[in-house]
Amino acid sequence: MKRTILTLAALALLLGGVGQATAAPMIVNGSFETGDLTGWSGTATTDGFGYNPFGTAYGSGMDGTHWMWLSGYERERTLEQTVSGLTNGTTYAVNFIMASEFANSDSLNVSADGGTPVTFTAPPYNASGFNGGFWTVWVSKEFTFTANGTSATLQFSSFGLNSGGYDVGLDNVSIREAASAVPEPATLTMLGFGIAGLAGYGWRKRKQPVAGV
Ligand SMILES: [Ca+2]
Repeated sequence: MKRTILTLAALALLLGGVGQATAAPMIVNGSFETGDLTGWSGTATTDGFGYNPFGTAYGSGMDGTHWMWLSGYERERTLEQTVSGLTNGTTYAVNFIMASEFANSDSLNVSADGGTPVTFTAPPYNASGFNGGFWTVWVSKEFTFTANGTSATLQFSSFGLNSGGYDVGLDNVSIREAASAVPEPATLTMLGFGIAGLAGYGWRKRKQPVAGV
């Protein structure tokens, strides 16, 4: 019985370790599918220059039916979300897709905790695309940062300075560790063998004659 308890304790430790390693930070409402700014803050609002649930009335290729529309020349808008569950010193990748409204759209600055922003620009619209070609060319982007603590505030900002005056779309924002800390398949396989071995050991122990114990 004592050995069984020890075996169970070892299993609990193993499984607990796996649980910790796979706990991942996440972006709330990263695809804006709530149709509003749930999970986000900043100066972006639901007016015509911050967030507009165009859905698929314009463009195609976005994730789902809602996406963020940050203004171009009209005014600067920011969109922020604080992500928790980070590991200090670990590098994370923030993935998103973006699109241009028209020929000369605004760009997006992306930063973490007020650090130096990285500027992202989407390619121009596709004139022959859906409904006049607005918002039809969605491209994947990646912003990386190293956590300085267990949480970080991510900010997406349009400049409001583009003389062309057209807007930028944002959708499908997610976060993951840039350098994978998720157990690799080989590690999981080895862990599986370990658990199977422990289970088999317990089974063999039970099958042994009780005489002499
Ligand atoms: Ca979406």
